[in-house]
This record gives sequence, structure tokens and C-alpha cells, in this order.
Amino acid sequence: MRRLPLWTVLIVAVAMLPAADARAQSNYDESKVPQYTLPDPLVASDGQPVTDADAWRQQRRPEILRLFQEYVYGKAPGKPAEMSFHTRSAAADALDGLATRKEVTVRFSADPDGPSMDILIYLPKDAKKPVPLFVGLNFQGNHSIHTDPAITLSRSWMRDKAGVDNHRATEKSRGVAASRWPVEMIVKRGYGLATIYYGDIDPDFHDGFQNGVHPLFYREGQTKPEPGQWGSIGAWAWGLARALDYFETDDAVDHRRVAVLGHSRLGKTSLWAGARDERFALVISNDSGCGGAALSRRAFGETVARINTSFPHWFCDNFKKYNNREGDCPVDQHMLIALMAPRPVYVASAEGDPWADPRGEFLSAHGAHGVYRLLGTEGMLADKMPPVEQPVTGTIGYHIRKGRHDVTDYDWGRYLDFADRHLGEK
Ligand code: GTR
Repeated sequence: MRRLPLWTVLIVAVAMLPAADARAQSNYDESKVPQYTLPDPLVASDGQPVTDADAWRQQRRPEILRLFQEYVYGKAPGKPAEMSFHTRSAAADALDGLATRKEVTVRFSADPDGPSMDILIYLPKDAKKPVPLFVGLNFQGNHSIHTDPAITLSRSWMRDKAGVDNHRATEKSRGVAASRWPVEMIVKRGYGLATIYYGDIDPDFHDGFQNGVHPLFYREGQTKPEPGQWGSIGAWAWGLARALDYFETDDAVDHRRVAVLGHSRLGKTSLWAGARDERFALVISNDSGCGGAALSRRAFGETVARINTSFPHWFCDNFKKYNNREGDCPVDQHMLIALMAPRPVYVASAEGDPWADPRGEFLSAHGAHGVYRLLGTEGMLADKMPPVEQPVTGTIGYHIRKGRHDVTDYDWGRYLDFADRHLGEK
């Protein structure tokens, strides 16, 4: 075997150091969490208290949304005028008679070779009317979520992981993420499941925003997003909104009962998708951590400086101003949760996931309670973080489960219960 020159080994070793080191050096000690004051979602930036639902809807909510756009995730474009939907495959009988399966390509421009995404959709087979569904982005291609051999193998760029060779998926990667997507369990409960490979929308590496959907929207002469324009999370969330545009055209789907969910960086994405697009009826964050559900001001586990260094393409450039200065940011993540109000929102943590700061995730869900109450819902039915695997189910749901950073059947069971409670027919 050819040996790598020493200098390559050294460069790789040095490049890996900060990541490994960062986790070890992060604060995991509750007593060392800095003193902080959270901005009050119910006090407008001019100091006026927000005392009724109209003031929230007409002034404060748009103001908070603008702040997240400008300083955290960046502003994204709207729906492209020339977007089109193409059914790529459809089967009336899938998963041993439990479901129907369909694959729909969404082209974002008139150019058939331009950026596009594939939505994989399973619906309960014997549904008599349009069904509610869960939609979420996946990390490893649509074909990774189930061993169903009829799912088209993704041709998109992919990180080299199990079953991926030179950034292209191989047959070996079918079903590698199946434990995170219990499709049978979901359809048996009467819900559909739709998923999209996030890399279709924007490949998850920093290339200065030359690939993915960003360049489609550059004005003449523009080569990268401006400091307040969308990064990759902004693009992924925008892609979820485009999926909703599709569901609005599909008679088998009840587009008024679509729940958006995501894990980790894709949980940050589902929260931002739900905040910017009120057509999502229910929003779920699974272990989303820093820049997702966790409060940035606690600087516990992953911090703003850390995430902006490891992943400079995720947020907008303005967010970097708050590296090690979380307290200067006009928003914190409880205000992101508040943007879902009065729609049901669920935040989930895992005990073995300190990097994502479970307590910070609980506290930000709890920090949205006042807004939910103002809008006449029950909000969060707990004042304190609940014990492990004792979910809180108000309009703001929360649980912390045993185990590590992952999506498990336990998580899905709680999401389905929550959806039954809140998306059940009125
Ligand atoms: C980590 C990152 C987290 C989380 C996670 C993931 O490396 O620090 O913020 O997003 O990746 O998405 O798996």
C-alpha cells in the first residue's frame, strides 16, 4: 500500500484537532453556565409590552422573524415562479400492502438540469381521505430510510459514510438509516411520511455557495449570499417549504395537517422551516442543540463560536458577530420556539447528548410559554425539566429520553401521540 507523505498526515491530524478538542473543552458544568438575561419575547424592541394577540401577530412576531432572518439564518427568496413537479415513480402497493409509494421530483427552475429535489412519499394504503403527514429531510439519501428496493438510489453528492463510495451512494447504503425512519409504524398510525435528501437542496460542505440552490437567486454579478442572506440551513428550510407547495397540489395529502421534523442540524432546519412558514401545522425538533432549540446564552456544550467555526456555511454571516458574544444577539432560541405559536411544537432531547445541551433545549421550549398563553393555548405544562422518559404534552411538548444523539422509536412514538392529540380531526 502506498504510504501518505508525512505532510498530508500532519495536515489531516491538525485539521481534526479542533473538532475533537472542542467537545472536550466545552463547558458541561451547570455551575459554570454564565449569568444571562434572555430577551423577553413579549417586549417589543421599542420597549413596549405586548399584551394582546393582535400586537403579537401584527408587530412582535414579524419583528422577531426579521431578527432571526437578519442575524441568524439569513433571508431566503420566495417560491420560484418556474418551479415544477414531476412524478418519477408511483406504486399503489408498497411495504407488503401497508402503503402506497411515490417519488416526486421538484425542479426549482425551468432548466431540467438545474437544481432539483426528490420527495419520497409513503401514505397509508387504505386511506379514504387526504392524510396528515410528517415531512423531514434525511442525511443519507431517500434510499437510506428503508430497505425497499424500489426507492431510487440517490445520485447526489454525499459524505463518505457506510455504502458511499467517492461521494456517490452505492446499493450498500440502502436502508442504512432505517432505524430513524419507522415507516411501517407511521403508516399504521394513519400518517404519511415524506422525506427528501438534504444534499439535493444544498450539499453540506462549504464551497462558497456555488453549488445547491443559492446561485439560482444571485442577482447580476452576485457570487455569494450577503451577510444577512441565507446559508445552508436557510436553504434546507426553504426546500421544506417547496415540499409543502407540492403537498398543496396532491389530493392524497391533507396539506393543512403537515408536521415538519428533523434531527440535529436538520432539527435546527425543521424549527426554522416551521418559524418562517406557518403552513406547517406542527413542528418537531429532535436533538437540535446549538442554533436549534438550545439557548445560545447558556454556552453549554456546543457554542455559537464553535458552530460557526466548524460549519461556517450553516448560518448567515451576520451570526458570526455573536461568536463568544451571545448576550449581544437580539434574539435567543426560545424566541424561535415562540414563532411557532399557537401551533403545537415538540422539543426532544437525549440524556447522552450533552453537546446539544438538553437543559438549554428544555429552557427554550419553556421560554416560549408566555407567548403560547397569550394566544390562548395551554403552552408548556411543566415548570421544571421533567425526568427521563416522562414526556410533557401541552401545546409545547418536551421529553428527554435515555440514550445518545439519535432518533429512535421512542421519539417517534411520542411524536405520533402528540400528532394524534393536536392534528386529530376537529
Ligand atoms: C455536530 C454539530 C451539531 C449537530 C450535529 C449533527 O457536529 O456540532 O450542531 O448539528 O453535528 O447535525 O449531526
